[in-house]
Amino acid sequence: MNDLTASVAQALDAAHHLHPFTDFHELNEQGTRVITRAEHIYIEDIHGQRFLDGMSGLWCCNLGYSRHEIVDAVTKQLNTLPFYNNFFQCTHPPAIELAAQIADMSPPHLNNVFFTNSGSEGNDTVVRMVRRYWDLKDQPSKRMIISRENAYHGSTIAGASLGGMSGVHKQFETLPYVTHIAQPYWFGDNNGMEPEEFGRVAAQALETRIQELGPDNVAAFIAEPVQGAGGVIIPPESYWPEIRSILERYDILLVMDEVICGFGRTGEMFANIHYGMKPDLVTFAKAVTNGYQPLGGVLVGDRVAEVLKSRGGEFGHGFTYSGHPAACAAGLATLKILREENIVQNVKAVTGPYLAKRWAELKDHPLVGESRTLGLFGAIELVKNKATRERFSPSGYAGMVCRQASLDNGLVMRATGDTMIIAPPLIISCDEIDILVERAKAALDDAYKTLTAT
Ligand code: PXG
Repeated sequence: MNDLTASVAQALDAAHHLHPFTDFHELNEQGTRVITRAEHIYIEDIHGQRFLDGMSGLWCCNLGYSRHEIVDAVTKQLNTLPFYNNFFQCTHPPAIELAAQIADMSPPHLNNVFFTNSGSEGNDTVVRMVRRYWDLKDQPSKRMIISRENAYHGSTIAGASLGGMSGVHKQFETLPYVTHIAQPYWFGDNNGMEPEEFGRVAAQALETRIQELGPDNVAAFIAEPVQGAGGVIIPPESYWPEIRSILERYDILLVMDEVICGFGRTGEMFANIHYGMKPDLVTFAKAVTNGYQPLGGVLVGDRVAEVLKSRGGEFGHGFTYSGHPAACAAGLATLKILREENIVQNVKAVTGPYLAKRWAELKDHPLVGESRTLGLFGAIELVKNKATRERFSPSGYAGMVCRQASLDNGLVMRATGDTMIIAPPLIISCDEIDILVERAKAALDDAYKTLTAT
């Protein structure tokens, strides 16, 4: 395949390959970018052009692209036991060990793991577990799940219903027992409030919705600790503590979707630790295998696990590849590197603070209305007028221009509307953060020229 010329590859792709979250017609007019190889924190396309990957693949290759330990572990597993299932009273060493290790590295009340192949399937599993829990507790009226606008929880019917992307909801019938409240997006929605006050007000929307629905009808609240795909929305520090006390007051389960945040992105192994939360269920995926194998799952807190285990009856849910041995082997090798190389501690003590310092410089650029980071998450808000925060029109145009300028400067930086986001591999060094920030600055300069030329 690597021997194909770019034009043949693009023509074949256009003829046969339907891409995720893509306007097929538009893509085929523009042509695709064919990525052929990757190394460390760089990807390379079919023309040999190299890009610093500021998005870790798709928020997953946190250890970069050259971890041969993971490849070797997968190869060894495929040569030993390439597949067996975990149904019918069977299990196998990689699934046993990975479940135990994930439980061991998570907060003390999270001791059980249900494996899936993806974050979407993880959130489907959450929906099933939440319902089963309240049924077994003889509180079957607790059925509603509260989520948030602009959340991303995946693309299965349950995942996309839980997600709060209005454009997506228009394309199918969402689950009737999911409802959404506003997101804690201070830059976009603050109405003149300071972050602390805004965070509390945003959290109180949860209490209002619980009261509208009646607490006896509410099963769970699901949220990403930091919204990733929605635009790296880092809530004010007041938000999560307020959410915690509301949920405790009304006896409602907390599901934290850590598909992006988990395994070190925020500088803690899980973001619920950073925010001092005690979730009942935690969805994970992506970085658990460094993206080298598809694997996701749900970490189940003792409160839920004890009910599911002790009250009996089959939990009628699971996938052929739940706990696939090769994927679990990739997970074990990934966690070993995280531990042995102190990756997460380094994000917290060294690279996270360094990114915070360098990324804050972008705030001085005439296009930037806000810059923010947490751990190795970063975002900037593109504006036409810094003082009034007026955006360029049409909405999303400035983001597209800046995204292209970024690629032209050798950096993969994502645009979510007019918010530019990065989530570089956790192994990035301070010198490499300098390169990333210099390329982001060059992209902003180029975008500024384009946006102000007319
Ligand atoms: N939850 C969260 C928080 C996610 O970010 C999923 C669930 C679903 O995981 P799977 O493995 O089923 O894709 C995700 C996935 C983007 C983008 O544009 C983000 C994701 C997927 C695709 C695109 O940032 N996140």
